[in-house]
Formats: sequence, C-alpha cells, structure tokens
Amino acid sequence: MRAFVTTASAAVLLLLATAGASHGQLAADPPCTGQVHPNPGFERGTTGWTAGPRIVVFGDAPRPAHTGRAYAAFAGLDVTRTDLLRTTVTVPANCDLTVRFWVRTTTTETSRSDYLNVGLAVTGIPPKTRFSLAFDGGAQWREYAMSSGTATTERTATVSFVGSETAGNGTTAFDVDDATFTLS
Ligand SMILES: [Ca+2]
Repeated sequence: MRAFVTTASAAVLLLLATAGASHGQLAADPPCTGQVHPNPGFERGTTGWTAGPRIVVFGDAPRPAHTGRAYAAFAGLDVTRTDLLRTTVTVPANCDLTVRFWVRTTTTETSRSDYLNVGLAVTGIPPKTRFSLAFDGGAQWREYAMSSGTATTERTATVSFVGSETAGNGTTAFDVDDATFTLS
C-alpha cells in the first residue's frame, strides 16, 4: 500500500505540473481514498511499525484481539517503564488523514498513574498529544479517532503510542488494535 501511495502521489504531482493552475478532483483514480497502512491490526507482527520489544502479542481466549489474533499491548507489569509504538504514513496533497484505533484498558488503579499517550505529528504542525488515556478508559474495546487536516503539499504523519507505567500504584495494561489510516 505504501508503494501505491507513493505512485499515486507521483501521479498527482505529474498531473498538477502539466495542468498548471487547475486543481480539484482529477480524472485519474482519486488519491484521497483508502486505508494506507500495511498492518493496521498487527496480524503481521511489527511490520510497518517501529516498536519496542514484546509489544505485539497474540491474544488468547480471556483476552482476545479486537479483530484477528494480534494486538499491541502496553504496560501492565507494575514496573516503571515506557513502551513506544510508532508509524509514519504519507499524506498526499489536499488529502485528509483520519487515524482510528481501538483501546482496551485493564487496570487495578483508582487514580491516574499509568497512561497511554497518543501523539500525531504532521509536517508543518507542531507534534501534539491527541489522547492521554488512563485507568478509566474502559475494560471493553473503545474506538478513538483523530485527523491531520489538509494541506496543499504532500506531508508525512507520524502516529506514536507511548505507554508509561509507574510501579507501586496498581497496574494498568493498555491494548491497542486496528489502528487504521484512511485518506479522504
Ligand atoms: Ca488485530
């Protein structure tokens, strides 16, 4: 899919170069469609992701994935540590990127100590933490979404999931699955 995006972007640039000042929808397949990440549900392990050790797990019956068999798991060990999971996609010019992901929170905490920060860094915009999830996130899978907005130039968007755990206050495990990257 990455190859498709690159090819589509090149086609758009070529068309824009030959079309001069005209803009808007092109006759070719519109580039602002589709899910562009090669491994949104972690079924292929860490393919397409930069991940710390042991983040991607294969669920078992008591703790199944949102879909498929695999998901990413953060914290839950009651030790002071940080887990990182990150990926970057290309956002063609004039496209909006919507990132959707599902999180399940299993906790023994009653106050905010362990957390999962979800950041979005888009070319030209300061990186920002879009979600800071904690013990009250819910024991069932819950969906979250964030968007890049549009720009007239091609950009990259980097999404990061950072799980931070502090020992001694109870444990919280965050599971993430089906992180989709859809252009519109
Ligand atoms: Ca999955």
